[in-house]
Amino acid sequence: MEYFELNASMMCADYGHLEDEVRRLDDAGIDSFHIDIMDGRYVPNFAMSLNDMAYIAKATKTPLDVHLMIEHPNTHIELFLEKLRPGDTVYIHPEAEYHPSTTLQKIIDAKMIPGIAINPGTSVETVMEMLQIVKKVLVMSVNPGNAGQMYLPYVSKKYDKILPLQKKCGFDVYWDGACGADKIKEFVPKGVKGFVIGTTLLFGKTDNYKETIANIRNMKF
Ligand code: S6P
Ligand code: MG
Repeated sequence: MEYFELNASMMCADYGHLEDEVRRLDDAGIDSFHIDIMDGRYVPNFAMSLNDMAYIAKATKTPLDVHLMIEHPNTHIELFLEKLRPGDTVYIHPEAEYHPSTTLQKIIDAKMIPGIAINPGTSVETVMEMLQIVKKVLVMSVNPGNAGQMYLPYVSKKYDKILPLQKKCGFDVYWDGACGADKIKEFVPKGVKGFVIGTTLLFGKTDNYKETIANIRNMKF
């Protein structure tokens, strides 16, 4: 079985003990910290801030994947890029930008990994050109804006379309939203490279992240 990544959705973490959360997730072997940035316009919520992101970037050497759910990210992208480290990932939503490939180029020039996030209602066909540019595609299984939502089953058809394009175009596919063990079991063999885990699988259950991550890794496929 291919190695699959587990990315902790930090908007679900305990902010009263953020440094401790980061350390314990690192000790548990998390592959990256997923940072949900929302502007209250592109999505109907506010989540993590630039400062939260910068704090976590200083608290760990583990990669960050920054999911920008903001309108016109090109306007503010430098603010984020200057606080990240080479090798961190930045996802934009193509619908939120007039010229998404210009924004993606800024991410590449800053030596970060460029990614796009695809909403449940966005079809693969509309992002086909960008699939040649990006290294990661974050397929949303819920509408962006909140943790703890229900999985939207019609998204599974999108995987059938996008997974066969991975090798040809040179990107990896990641899962974001309502990710349970059943989804990891089903979609790792199909070729999904990593999963953002939030309230469904990681947070608000037990404090023992080590055990939770070990249980996922020890699942039989
Ligand atoms: C949603 C956001 C996600 C969530 C994550 C939470 O707008 O992009 O990253 O934080 O999906 O996980 P769960 O299991 O609560 O849906
Ligand atoms: Mg996200």
